[in-house]
Order: sequence, then structure tokens, then C-alpha cells
Amino acid sequence: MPTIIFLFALLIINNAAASGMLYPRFSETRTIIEINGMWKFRADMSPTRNEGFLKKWYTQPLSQTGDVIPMPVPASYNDITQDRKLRDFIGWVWYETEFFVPVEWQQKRVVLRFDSAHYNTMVWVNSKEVLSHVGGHLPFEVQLNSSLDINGVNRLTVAVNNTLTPSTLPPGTIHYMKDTNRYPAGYFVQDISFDFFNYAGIHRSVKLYTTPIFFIDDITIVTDVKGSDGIVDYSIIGGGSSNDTTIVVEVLDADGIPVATSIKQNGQMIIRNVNLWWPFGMSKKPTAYMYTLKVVLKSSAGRDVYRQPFGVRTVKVTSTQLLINNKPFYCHGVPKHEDSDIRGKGLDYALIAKDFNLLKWLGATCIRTSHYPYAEEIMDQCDQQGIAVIDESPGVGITSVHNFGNASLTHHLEVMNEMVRRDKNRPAVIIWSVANEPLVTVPQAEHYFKSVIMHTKNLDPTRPVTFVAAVGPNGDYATKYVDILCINRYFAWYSDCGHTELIQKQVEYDMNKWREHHNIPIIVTEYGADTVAGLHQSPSFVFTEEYQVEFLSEYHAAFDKMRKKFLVGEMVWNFADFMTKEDITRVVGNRKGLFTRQRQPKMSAHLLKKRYESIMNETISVIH
Ligand code: GCB
Repeated sequence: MPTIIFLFALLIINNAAASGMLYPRFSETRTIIEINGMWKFRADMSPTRNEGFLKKWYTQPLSQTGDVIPMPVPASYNDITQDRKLRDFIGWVWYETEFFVPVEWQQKRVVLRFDSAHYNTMVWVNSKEVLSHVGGHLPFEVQLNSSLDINGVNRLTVAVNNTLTPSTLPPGTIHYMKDTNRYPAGYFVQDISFDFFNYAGIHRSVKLYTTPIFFIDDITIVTDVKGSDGIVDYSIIGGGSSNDTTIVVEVLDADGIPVATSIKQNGQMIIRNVNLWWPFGMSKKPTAYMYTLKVVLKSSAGRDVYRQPFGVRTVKVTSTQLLINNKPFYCHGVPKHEDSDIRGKGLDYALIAKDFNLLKWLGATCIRTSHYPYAEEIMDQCDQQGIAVIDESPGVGITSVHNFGNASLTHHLEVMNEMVRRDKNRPAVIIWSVANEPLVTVPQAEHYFKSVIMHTKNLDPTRPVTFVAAVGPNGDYATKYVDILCINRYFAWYSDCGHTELIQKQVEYDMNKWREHHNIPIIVTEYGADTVAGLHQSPSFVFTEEYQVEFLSEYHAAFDKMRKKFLVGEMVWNFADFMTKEDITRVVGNRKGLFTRQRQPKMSAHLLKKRYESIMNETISVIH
């Protein structure tokens, strides 16, 4: 019997070609239409999930293939209906919408872009396959011109498969239950080893945008600071062909005033009396100062204009410090999830605004994009509001030697290409994390993680690279390759549960041991206790708000002893409660949030606010 895994492997045809992946921005030469909204939808519930391909659903309106329901884009499809079967569905789901393009677009390059869809996506326009992409959290796009009907309606059909395999990121396995006394024939489940719900669907916006035929395809900006000068190294890649090109590159300040100009495609520009990009709370001046690189590309084929935001700042790591603009930065913040009721992991502007207001209220200076790259709209807010980011790949749940094969490694390297390509110009991104809590105590991990880390350093030599470790300090095969040590610790939760009196002793012992092995700074990227909002008990008891406060306070006392030495960050797990798979250790999701899933504070949020504000007051006095 063909399995859905087999099908999954067969159908990956032409991946989105590697080119620039600039965020679509309006300009005098570019137009964008978002084709979000209510699309038609149906899940392929056939036993092998293959009916849609056998019957070529993409060759006709989806409603003619069977019953369709309305489905919002962007959103996860899982929590939209009352149907448990759809919530827990594994396999191909089909989406469809229609669009028109203005006649004048005939003269333009028309691009169809998915900001992300989870996990494996195939796309047809007017029955013709135009694009496929593997991976859930990064954008992909294709030039559409030859597939478009400029004089009529265009039908867009999209198939998305959430099946995870040993070589996807995150990995997973399909597990067939063979005992026919206990399971119906062909019964399968998806096994995963990560702790969040595998939400699926078209998670971010779908856009049509235009560029001229000869266009700005990619921009890379690297900054440095010398005295009061900002050094801007840039390079621009053009797409299409032309032999009579001219280029004008300008740096505009936050008021739109040009402060440096060049007519070279690659080069260096100097900003005198530069305004630096500082994380929130580090500077008394307005933080997070953003410049714009305005690029005008001209040829006989026309003109293209693109404005790329960037900030001027440096990041360095010494044996004991994380330096931003050569000043010590203490990362006090939270790892998050892109998670909310109803929409799952679908892009939600209201939620983004609320979360940044809560981060500011809390006095947080940084987030980690646990455990996958977040929407570009979230990253924009980090840039603009000065929230530093540990930008994490979807390398979570790599817990078996079966995840170290060539296919896994090749895909992981490709994901790092896509992630660095997307986020390389963001000042907020200060560290790349290639994975969360992978298996690193087996020899196979060494080649794998050395390769992924070195590859990422080659892609971007300007930022520290790490992975987040769950292992103890007594020897593993991979932490020797990281620039900064990120560790997750759950003393008095997953070990010695309830014994908060042991936390300080265990944290100190653990960190001092790590320091014996690695002469690099440490960030505690997770520590936390599940807490059901509204549950109280005194003296404290696990799962109560009192326990969470007591538990976190003990960690804080330990951190304070190491803060001025080699500890350069602390991040409570988690910003807010989030959904997980059904499990006896989870009460409708993971409850380690400072905030509920509806973004109301638990007692612990007030504790953290007090702490973060007082740390910020210390730090802010350093820089004026
Ligand atoms: C971890 C994981 C995170 C989990 C958390 C927990 O170490 O990195 O994904 O949600 O522990 O609560 O168990």
C-alpha cells in the first residue's frame, strides 16, 4: 500500500529557485496585491491522501471535485472548524482562490509569493504547476507571467501537506499501527518530538507583486562602527539582463534625508555622526534607529526602485560578554511561539501589536524565535522597536540518529540559506540559532552540527552562531562549535520536581561546570514551570501561580551571582501559554507562560516586570 510518506517524497518537483527574497515593498516601480481572504478548502480524506493527485483536482474548480468549505488565508486550518478530524488531520489539504491582474501588468514581471505555508506546498495557476516548496516557515515565490490569463480570471490552487518525515525540519515519523485487533487497517499517527502543536496551512500572506523586467533582486548590508562614523558595506544583485545599467544607492536617515550616496553596485558608504541601532533599554537616546538604503536601478528596459530598511550596529562575543556596539548587552527576555487561539500560527496583526506592547510592558529586551523563523511582520517590529532576536531555525525535535542522514543535513543547510537570506539585513537579529535541544551525545552529531554551524558562519560571518542545548556540561559532540552557549534548564520541574530549595545550588553548579569546558558566555534560553492561571495554593504547590513565582525567584537569585561574570542573558520559558499535542503532561497546551494564551498576566508576569525594569535601569546608565 502506498504510504503518505512515499507520496510526499514523489511529489516534490521543482523547488523555488534560489534567488533574492526581498520582502515585497511598494515603490514607484512596484505594486503589491495581497490575495488573502476567504478561500475554498477541502482536505483529502482518502485513505492514502492521494485522491487529489489521482483525480487532478488542480485541473478544475475545487468545488467540482467535492464539498468545499470557506477557509481563511492566512491561518492554520486546524482550529477553524468543529471537526476534530480536520484539527488532527495529516496529509494533503487543498485551497483555491481566484484573482485578476490589471492589464498594465503585462509589461511587468509578476511574482506570486507565499510568505509561508506549512509544510510541503505545491501551487498551480490555471491548472499548470508553477511552484513547490519544502519547509514551513520561510517565504517562496515564482515569476508567473507565462501562466497568467491577463484578460480573465486566474484560478490559484494550492496543496499543502503537513506530514513530517525524518528529514524535514522539524522531523517526525508516520507510525503505522499494525495490530488489527486494536486499530483499523491502515491506521497511522504522526510521531513528533517537539512540544508544540503542528499547526498547518497557509500561515502567512499570499501576494502578487510586480517589478520591472530588469529588477533589484537582492541587497546585502553589513555595518560597522568607527568612532562616530557608521560604515555601510553593501552589495546589490540585479535580476533579468541588461548591458546598459546605472545604479544610484543612497542612505536615507529616519527623516528620509540622504546622508550618503554611491553609484556602485557593491561598495562602502560612510554615515557621519551615525545614529546607532540599540536594543530597547540600552540607550537613553531613541533606540532602534533605522536607516533606509534606497536603490535605483536604471537601464534601457526601465527603472526599479527598492527601499531596504537597516540599522547600524555591531555584535561581538568575548569570553565573558555579548557586546552590542562594543557595550555589554544583557539579554533579558522571553522565547515565544507564533501561537494564538483560533488562528493557530496564522499571521495576525492585532496579536503582533499586543505582544509587542506586552514585551515593552515587561521590560524585555530580546526574544528567541523558538522554534522556527517568525513572520517578517514580527521581525519588522523587532527592528523598529529594538527587540533583539535570537533567530532560530525550525531545527527542533532532532532527537534520533535517523535525523542525521544526508537528506536531513542537505535540507538543514538549505533552510539556513533561506533563513539567512531572508533576515540578514535585520539589525535586531543578533544571534543565529540553528537548532533547539538536538541530540548531541552521539558521535553522528559532530559532523552534522559542525557542518550546519560552519555553513551558517560562512553565510554570515558577522553574527554569532549557536544552537540551544539541553544536555548537561559533561561532554557532548557539538557545543564546542558554538560562539555563545545557550542552555535550557528545568531544575525543580523535570528533575527534583517541587524542590525549589535546590534550584540555586544546581544552577550554580551547572553553569560553573559549563564554564570549565567552554570559555564563552552563557545565556539561559529557557527555565520555567507549568502554571494554570488562577490556580493558587499556599504554601506553594506545582502548577500554582505561587509555585511559578517562587520557582522563578530562585533562578533569579542564582542568575544574579553570575550576571556580572559570564551570564549574558536569561529568558523565561515562555512568553505565553501555547498549544501542544494531546498529552498527559499538558493541560490543553503548555502552561509555562507568563501570560495566558489570551495574553492576560499571571502573578509571574509582575515579578518579571519588576526584575527586567530594574536590570534595565542598571544597563541604561552605561550608555547615554
Ligand atoms: C524545552 C523545549 C520547549 C518545551 C519546554 C517545556 O526544553 O525547548 O520546546 O516546550 O522545554 O516546557 O518542556
